[in-house]
Amino acid sequence: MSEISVIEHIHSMQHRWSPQATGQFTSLMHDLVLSAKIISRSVAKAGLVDILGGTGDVNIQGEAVQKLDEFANDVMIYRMIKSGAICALGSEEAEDPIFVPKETAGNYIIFFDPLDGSSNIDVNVSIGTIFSIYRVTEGEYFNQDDLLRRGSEQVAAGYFLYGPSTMMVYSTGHGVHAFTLDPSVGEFLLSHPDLTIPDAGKYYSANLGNYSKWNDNDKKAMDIFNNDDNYSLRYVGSLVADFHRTLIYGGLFAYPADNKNKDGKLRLVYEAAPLAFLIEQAGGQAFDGDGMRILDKAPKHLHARTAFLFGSKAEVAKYRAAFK
Ligand code: P6P
Repeated sequence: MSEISVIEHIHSMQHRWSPQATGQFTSLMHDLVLSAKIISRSVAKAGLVDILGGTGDVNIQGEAVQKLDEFANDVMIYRMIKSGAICALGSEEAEDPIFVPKETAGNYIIFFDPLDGSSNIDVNVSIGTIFSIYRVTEGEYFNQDDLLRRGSEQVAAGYFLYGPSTMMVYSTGHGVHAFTLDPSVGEFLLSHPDLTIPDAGKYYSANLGNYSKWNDNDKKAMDIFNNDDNYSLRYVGSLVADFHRTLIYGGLFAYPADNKNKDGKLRLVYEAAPLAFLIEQAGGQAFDGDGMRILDKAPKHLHARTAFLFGSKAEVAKYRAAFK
């Protein structure tokens, strides 16, 4: 297979689907890829330098901030603003969005979780960066309606997975494409073109430690899988890792709401919407706990949480049948 870098791939997709593109999107993706290379380098060395452990601070989510979280967040904010392609950004690690002055702003808005799965940092389990990109709705600059958008309005979404290899998976609405970082040349090279999720799988993924806190329908739905020997349970507790396995092998992931997290734990804007965009592009489905399509949900606020169910059509249908 000829070696195609992610920037070459983005250029080819733009040439094919958005010939009128101004190059801003490519600039944004270039700086996003550079951010991930910088984060990947630090994640790989995390055990070697005094970057482990928390800063003692607490983020908007009430979670202890890990030094690597803070570093990843700083890199993403700096590079996104430097790209000249955005007019506003939101980070899962920051309470408020950041707006770029009009004279140096671009036409895009990006939301990102700079380092999701941070509770796994100190035990060397795969973690990831999730991103979600929208275009401004009117004219060339941000307005109030631009922030709380339905996931169906995303122009691109994806993630970086810092695992045994560092991977990038993204979609601009024309299929899902995955790249693997070749450290010897410092490039993400196309390794999985046109990824699609199997129509059915043999893995299901959930934190069964929360089972007693779920509502009866979610318990009934999960018992379909708990009691079926054809399914194996896999749960990393790092969303990007659990998502990537589900995308490649098929099956189901569910993080239901519970009597502690009544709206669910996972974030709609920073986690569920970008991953739902990808799973639908790959031929799968993604819903919330009320059977609403994730991409149809308009967030009430930037840090809104949601129950999150996604995966192969067969397993999602099995799970949702318990709610009928
Ligand atoms: P629990 C990690 O903190 C995270 O936000 C996601 O990456 C992951 O899917 C989820 O929380 C794990 O939550 O309650 O199972 O530890």
